[in-house]
Amino acid sequence: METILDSLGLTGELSGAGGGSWFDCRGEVLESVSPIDGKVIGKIRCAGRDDYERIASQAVEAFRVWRMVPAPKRGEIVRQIGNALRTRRAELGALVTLEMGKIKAEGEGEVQEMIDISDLAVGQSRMLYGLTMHSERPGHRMYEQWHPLGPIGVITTFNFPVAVWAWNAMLALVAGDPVIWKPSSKTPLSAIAVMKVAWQVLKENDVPEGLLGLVIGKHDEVGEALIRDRRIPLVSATGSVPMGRHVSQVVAERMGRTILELSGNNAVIVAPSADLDLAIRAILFAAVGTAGQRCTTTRRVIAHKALYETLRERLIMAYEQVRIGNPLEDGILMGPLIDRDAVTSMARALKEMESQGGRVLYGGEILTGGLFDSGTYVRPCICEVKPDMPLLQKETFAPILYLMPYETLEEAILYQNSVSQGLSSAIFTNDLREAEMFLSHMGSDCGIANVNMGTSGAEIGGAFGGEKETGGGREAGSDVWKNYMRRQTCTVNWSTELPLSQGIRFEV
Ligand code: UN1
Repeated sequence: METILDSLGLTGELSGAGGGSWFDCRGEVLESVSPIDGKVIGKIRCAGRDDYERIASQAVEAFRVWRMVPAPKRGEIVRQIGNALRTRRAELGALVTLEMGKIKAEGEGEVQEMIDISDLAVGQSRMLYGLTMHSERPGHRMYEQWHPLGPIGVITTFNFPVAVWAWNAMLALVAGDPVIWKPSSKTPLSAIAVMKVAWQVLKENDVPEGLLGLVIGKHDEVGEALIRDRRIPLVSATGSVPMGRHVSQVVAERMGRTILELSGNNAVIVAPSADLDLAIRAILFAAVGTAGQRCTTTRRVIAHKALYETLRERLIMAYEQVRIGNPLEDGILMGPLIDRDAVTSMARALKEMESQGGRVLYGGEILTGGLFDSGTYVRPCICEVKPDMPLLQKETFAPILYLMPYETLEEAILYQNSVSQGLSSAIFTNDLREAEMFLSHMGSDCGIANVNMGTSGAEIGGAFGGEKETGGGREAGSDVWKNYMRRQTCTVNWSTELPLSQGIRFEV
């Protein structure tokens, strides 16, 4: 543990704010606690409103310079950031594991996700394409172009302490925008470590301070200052629905833009022709991976009645094989939940589930003894439920999987779409008609719809996000870069006449 912290320079009291070098913050001391054993692994002096103010003005200044750097040159700097992350992949991954509790492979996978989005952004920096249109007026040229937008605010949560920042930041950088990052107070060290790596690259390239800013602090102090700040034209926020609702209202009030990635409540449909071996492996990873704390975690399995019982038994057998323990150790598949509060919410959800007529088929216990005495380890849980139970509307950020049978595909799709969230979805079927119906406009209503694979583990190349209460935002690949730029439609008259559009004549 000490080696990880030492190698990343995370010892002593750390500053919670800066824009290229660290500020002398005066806020409260925040302790970073490892969910692995409940020990304090770092102390951070939080940022206050003054620090936010300083970062925001730095970002505004940095924007003036950065927007004039040609986009491919901005991409070159992002390439260097990606490479710097490559060389620190193992340490950063281990830090994510230490601070958040996901297993080592997933911690490193998260750093890989940062590297992947950097690579995508480098290429994108030469492809910030606009369209040309044929003007209806003779001797006129019409086209659109994309300009940098301004400083972007990025609010992230504990479950992906670094990758989600990178999805936003790497695209924002090539788009010409500075980024102010408010990470989760549960995972401040991971944010500090990533900033150090990125700042080093910026320093080597003589980029002004403030291009990548960090503010760690209380929501009502720095979070509110960020979302209310009219100098920040776009706020990208990941977290709960109430948080997202608040952010969107505040930002909309000042006519700013948001990208929201809020809660998920993802289902897998297992159809009669499904390859059960595939389905079970996929469900296991998507439901138990990251200890059930991904937005894309599978929370519900809707299985056809013909194979329901077999699937249920085989899933229980698979769950029995899951090795739970210290996520830094090889061979462990599930580490702790983020904190004891998360364990309490899980226990509460299970009670509620039972009171609404469901039952636990496997797991759900809070584990004790040795390392488990930290109170953060649970056995992943499989429950049998009825499709109309109110509890199924809720996303509990824990490894609870709800199973239910169905008879017709229409009914399964209805169950799957009947929740207020719309992030990710999947079907296991070898029947082309079923797969296509699931992907059609009468099928899944989610932002992500997969066939013969699980709901989690999206690649950065696609646009990531979901519908309904998930917030409608999209991050990462496809044409998401457009969110970080402003579109300008330009018409140039190269003729000696002044024809008006729509054939209007206006002459004296
Ligand atoms: C999240 O949980 O907020 O699809 C993001 C996945 C990851 C990202 C999840 N690539 O599981």
